Order: sequence, then C-alpha cells, then structure tokens
Amino acid sequence: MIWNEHKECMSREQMRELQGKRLHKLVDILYHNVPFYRKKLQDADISPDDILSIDDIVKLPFTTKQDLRDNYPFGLQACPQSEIIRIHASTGTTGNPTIVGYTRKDISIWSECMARALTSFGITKEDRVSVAYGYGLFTGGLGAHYGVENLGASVIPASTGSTEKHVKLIKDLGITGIACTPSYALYLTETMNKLGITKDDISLRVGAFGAEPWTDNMRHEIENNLGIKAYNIYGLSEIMGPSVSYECECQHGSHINEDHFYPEIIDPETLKPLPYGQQGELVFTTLTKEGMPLLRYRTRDLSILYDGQCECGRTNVRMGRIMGRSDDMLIIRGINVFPSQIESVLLSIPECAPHYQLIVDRVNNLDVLTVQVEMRQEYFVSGFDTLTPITTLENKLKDKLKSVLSISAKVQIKAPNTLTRSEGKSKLIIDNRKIE
Ligand code: DLL
Repeated sequence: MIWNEHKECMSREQMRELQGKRLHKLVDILYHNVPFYRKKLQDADISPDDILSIDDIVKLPFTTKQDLRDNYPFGLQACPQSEIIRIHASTGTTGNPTIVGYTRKDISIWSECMARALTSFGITKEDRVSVAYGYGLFTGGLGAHYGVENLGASVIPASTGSTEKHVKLIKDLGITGIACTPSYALYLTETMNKLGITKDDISLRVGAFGAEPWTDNMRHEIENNLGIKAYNIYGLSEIMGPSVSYECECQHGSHINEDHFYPEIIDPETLKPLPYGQQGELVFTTLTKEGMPLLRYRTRDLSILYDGQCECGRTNVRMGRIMGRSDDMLIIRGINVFPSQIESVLLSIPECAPHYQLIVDRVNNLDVLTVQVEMRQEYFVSGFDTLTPITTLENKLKDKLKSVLSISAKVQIKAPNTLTRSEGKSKLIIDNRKIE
C-alpha cells in the first residue's frame, strides 16, 4: 500500500521538474526574507533567477549547525512569527540548542510524510500504534504521533519511561504497532521477560525504529524477541523530524520524501557532490518548508544514495543506513551528545583536569555513558586523600552532566596522570556498542 502514489511513484523527470520549481521558489523566499541567506547568496553572486532547475542546486551555499547556533533563536525563520504554530529544540548542542519553528503547513506536510512511512510499514487505520519516542522538545514523539493520527490509526502516546505499564497496555489493548528507538525496543523485551510476558501474549506486528544507528543484527533480535517486522525510519530535527526517509517492504535502503527534502551526498573534506552509490555526507535542502527552510544543510551523517528502481513501485531515491558521522557526535539512548559539551562541564569544575575519557557500553540493552576524568594535582593530596571528597565531586559532576546532556552518566574520578595520553588521534571516546 502506498499513501500518496502521485508523489511517491512519480517519474524521475517529473520529480526533478517539481524539485527545480520548488527550489527556485525557495531561493526567492530566502533571498527576500532571511538576511543571513541573502548575504550568503550575494557573497556567492547568486540571485533567485539563477536557479532554473534542480541541477543548479550545486551553485548554492551550504548551511551548517554552526549557522543555526549563530542565528539563535529565530534568525533563520523565513515567515512572520504569527505563522509559527510549534517550536521544537534539538537535544545535544553545546551552548544554544537548535530551534526549529513550524507553520501549520509544515506540520501538515510532516504528518503526511509520517503517514507515508507508516503506510509503507504496512500500518493501516485498523492498527493501534504506541508511540514510545520521547514527547517534548524532541521531534520523535509528536512527529510520530501526528502521523499515526493522520493515517487514522489509534495512537497511544506512551512516551518513554513507565515501561512496565507500557508492556501491560501493549498486552491489554492489543497494540499492533510501535514507534520507538531500537534500543528501547530491546529494553522493552527485557521488561517483558521480567514480567513473564512472551511475544505470544501480545499482538504487536510492526515497529518503526529510528533516531539512532542500528544494525541488521539488532533488527533480527528485535524481530525475534517481539514477533514483529522492524522498519527503519530516519530524520533530523533541523530538517523536519522523523520521516525524512523510510523503508518499504523491500528493505533495500530508505525512500526519501524527495518532493520535500532534496538529498545530496558530498565529500565532507572537499564539499564536492558525489555520484549515486558512493558513500559521503548527506546534505538536505528543504524544498517546501515555511518556518525554517534550509539550503544544503550538512547533516554530518554518512550514507549512500541509490537511484535504481525499487520493486515496491516507489520511485523516490533511497538512502542506505547511516554508517557513521563526519563529526564526533554520539547518540546515547536516542539523545545526541557532543564530547565538547561534556568537556565544557568538566572544565567548569575547578577540581577537574582537562584529561578525560568517555566510555559508552550497552548494558541490558541500554546505553551507559561513563565519564572518567582526572583530578587536578592541587586538589589531590596523596592516594585518594583529596581536598574535596570524591563522592561529593562525583555527584556534583553527575548532576551537572544530567542538566546539560539530559541523560545520566556514570562518573569516575581518577588520580592525576592515570589516563592514557595519546600522541596521535585522540582516544577520547571508547564506544563498545559495536553498532557499525
Ligand atoms: O532523531 C528524529 C527522529 C526521531 C528520527 C524518531 C527517527 C525517529 P535528532 O534528535 O535531531 O532527530 O537527531 C538526528 O539522529 O542526524 C542521525 O545521526 C540520527 N538518526 C536519526 N534517525 C536515524 C536512523 C531525530 N534511522 C540524528 N538511523 C541524525 C541512524 C539516525 N541514525
């Protein structure tokens, strides 16, 4: 089943023509409404009339997360404030979060993209779908929620936490679909085991998983544990939220909602566009967004684009799984974490030396972040005889990290000069999750 056959199965020529028209309109709007973009376009000697087809996109400047931070909070907004009906904010940025405002039309397009994804996963209005992405500033919860409602299925806004109650509802309400992070799906199965509930006691049959990298091994484990079919859904808050792309039943990559988000792959070093089939950094241009449209936004996600025919009948370009990042961002329990955020917390505490190591493990299917940091010599008398008691310091650090990162971390204070110093590439992060 296909939600919007006209847009999901367009001929390549028609799609490119539509994209070209939308790009021209977008550049015109940005040129006239967003001083940041007008300057960038003028600096590059480009006027909206230079954009005659989608091929002209390569003439346009890139946008980075730093540009979003520099224009905090509303500098990139392209419409009057009165048109904005919802604002989300990113997790995991140093300093200012990334603010994204949506107009009514943006929310309606997002709900349509989400409905396309859910339909592609085989979900219909007969289903009951529990949304267990976090509700709030994160786009996962509300994004999926509106999609389920748009489709006409029943939504159960479970959010995260209260997992035992959630398991009970899955069983008692005969919930058939679930949308959550893949690691939460694994955690759910642990909770089911603890409660003595098996996959035969529940009616779940399909899951929409994303917001963090996951492998085919995880897919099989989730499918076996829950007795469901597991689909990948991708997105990022700067562009829209979940449903920038979604898998179909063929599961050979995820179809991009290309009539709204134009994808490119670039070499992250040279910034030159790469052809289909080559791995590089994903870049998106929002072709129809009104609230905060972005030109050639560098996602930092590494992937591959495929343009071959898909057996499902959809013609939209597909992207491969996210294979990594071209920056050092970690995704821990679905929350984006930059090492620089942790570093700034450590350096704000006088007892901490600037020598630290971050270790990420997966324990009982949950990500655990451990921050090891050396104490400064002047606070460290001898042995573990310290001027500030270790537990006081550890607790202080834990609280500060929690308030900055929105996730809890374990903290281990180390004696001075005990963490390995590396001469070459820093070994700051040890990721034992093996998700790649
Ligand atoms: O994670 C939006 C989302 C919510 C997507 C629910 C899917 C489901 P952000 O918090 O802005 O938005 O994080 C975006 O998460 O750049 C990727 O690095 C990563 N990511 C998202 N989906 C996937 C996926 C949401 N399916 C960042 N596979 C992106 C791998 C993913 N990584």
